[in-house]
Parts: sequence; C-alpha cells; structure tokens
Amino acid sequence: MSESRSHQPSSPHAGVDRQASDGRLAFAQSANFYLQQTPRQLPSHFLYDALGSALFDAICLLPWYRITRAERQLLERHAVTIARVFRRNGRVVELGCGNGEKLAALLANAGLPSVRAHLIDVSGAALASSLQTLAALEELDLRVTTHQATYEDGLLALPPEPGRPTLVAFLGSNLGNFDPPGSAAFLGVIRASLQPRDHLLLGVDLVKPEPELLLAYDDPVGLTAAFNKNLLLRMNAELDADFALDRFRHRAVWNREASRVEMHLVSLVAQDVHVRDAALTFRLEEGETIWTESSYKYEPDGIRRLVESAGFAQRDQWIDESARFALTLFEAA
Ligand code: AVJ
Repeated sequence: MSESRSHQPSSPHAGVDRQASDGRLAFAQSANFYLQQTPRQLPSHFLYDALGSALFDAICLLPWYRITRAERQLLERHAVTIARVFRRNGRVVELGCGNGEKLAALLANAGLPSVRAHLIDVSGAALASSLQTLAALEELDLRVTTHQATYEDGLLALPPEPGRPTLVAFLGSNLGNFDPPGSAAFLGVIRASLQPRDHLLLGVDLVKPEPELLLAYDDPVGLTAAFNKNLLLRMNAELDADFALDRFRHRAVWNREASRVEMHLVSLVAQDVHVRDAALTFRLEEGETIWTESSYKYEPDGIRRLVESAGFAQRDQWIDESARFALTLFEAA
C-alpha cells in the first residue's frame, strides 16, 4: 500500500528522505471502505492535498479559529523551558507539521545552537512550505528530514538514534482528529517509538462554549466550507468521481456527549454518485451526510489522564484561558 522512495534535497539545508505513500491507491481503498460505512465517512487526513493545505493555512488566519495563534504564543513564551529537554544533540519529530510555523515559533525562541528535525505530514505541499519556513531560521544549525507519510508510517520510518534525546511535537490539536480509543492507541505508538526520558509536547484545544466552537468550524467567510468541499473536488480529480459540489453543503455540529465538533458534507438532494477508481457507486438520500472530520475537545485533566495511561508523566502544562487551549509537556516514563 505504501512505497518508499528517496529523492534529492529540495532545500539547501535539508536532507530529505521522503517516504511517499502511494497516495491514490490508499485514497481509493479508503474511499471504497469508508464511504460504505454507516454513517458514510472519510478519514480526515485526506483533506490535505495542496489546495486543502492552503485552505487550512487560510483558516488559521480567521479571527474565529484561535487555536493557531494561542498555541504560537504559548510556544514562544515557553520555548526555552521546552527546549531544555532536547538541548544536547537532540532532535524534534513533528507529526503534522503543516506549513512549519508551529515548529518555527518553538525553534526561533529556544536559543539552541543546533537541532535536527524530522517532519511528518501526508501533504507534500505542506512539507515543501515547512522547509521554506524553517529556512528562514538562519542563526540555527538545523538539519531537516521530511517524511511524506501518515503519522504511523512516518514514526516507523524514523532512524533509531539511541542517545539522541527526542521530542515528539504533536501540535495544533491534531490529536483531536482521533476518537478516544484511537487516541489512546496512537499515544501508545508514539510511546513505543521513544526511549525513557524522551518527551512529548502536545497542543490540544479545550472544551469551550458551543457558539465559539461553531464559529471556528463554520466560519462566516466560508473557508471551512471550502476546505470540507475540497474533499469532493479531490475525489473527482484523483478517483474519477462525479460529485456535483453545488449539491452539497458544509455542516459543523458540536456533539456534546462525545465532546467533539463534527464536520459533515450534507447531500442537498437524493443523488447517485460514482467513484470510478474506487469501484464504487452509491445513492445519497436528501439530508444524508458524509462525515469528514472529528475534532475532539478536551479538559486539562483529561489530557493528563489520557497521556499518562500511555506511559508518560506530565511535566508542565500551560493554558491560554481566553482561547481555551493547552500545551502540555510529558516525559516518557
Ligand atoms: C488541523 C485537525 C487540528 O480539527 O481544528 C480546521 C482542522 N478542521 N477547521 C481542527 C480543521 C476545520 C484542525 N486540525
């Protein structure tokens, strides 16, 4: 399902060992499986092709989407404390680096002479912009390796370097995309990739009043709607599907019992759709939805319990009370 290939460094101070998963085949297989589930759904990492990554970057600039700015401020303020854990010859492994600005905020304020970084993202466009963002840190002797892969495949592709302190950075509330069993299991995968005394830096969005949550995921400008609908565009382009984008609308709902914001694509009419390269035809009823993302929201204590159950000990927690966002530092036990 995935193939490895190495290619030439695409930036002067980056050594690149990219593990490109075979995008289209994995996408076709997932579309076939998940679109036939009840309810119909798609894994949210498929939102991030080049256009999806660009739309997400734009969402981060919206006044209603406060995660990015709140986290950046916490990273800047506490960079020196955080960097202590990988100061001597260490490396940072970032899961879902996006445009690189989260890591740049940390490293620009950490006061380190040199560091190695492994960037893992499913989006090649995101990795390319991360390399550009990090290239601006001219003072720092930084060696970057990119891995175009899912989190799990990226972690498996890491070279074991015992003796080099490692910080896994899992920021931007990316953990929020996992359901509770999935997040516990994935934190176990992270723990298994680390040695005792390595660290995990986790940025997670907190529960807040429903109107704020809905504005963050259904913005009046329509960027989040475009981000969501781009998934249909992507299936049309890559899987020879025939979704009519004007027959769908974006919906965000706060599911209080499950503590998650859900994104859906609502079918405005009864319609038949074909996803030819996934060998799939199905009928959507009027009002039926395709569930495209969950963003789980946490309480500070819940973060501690969840991550400590996976074999970590909490060392520090910083909270932006206004945006309701938590940055937590854990040590592998
Ligand atoms: C990048 C997955 C953390 O869930 O808040 C933004 C993605 N979705 N607006 C999130 C997203 C809709 C974002 N994550």
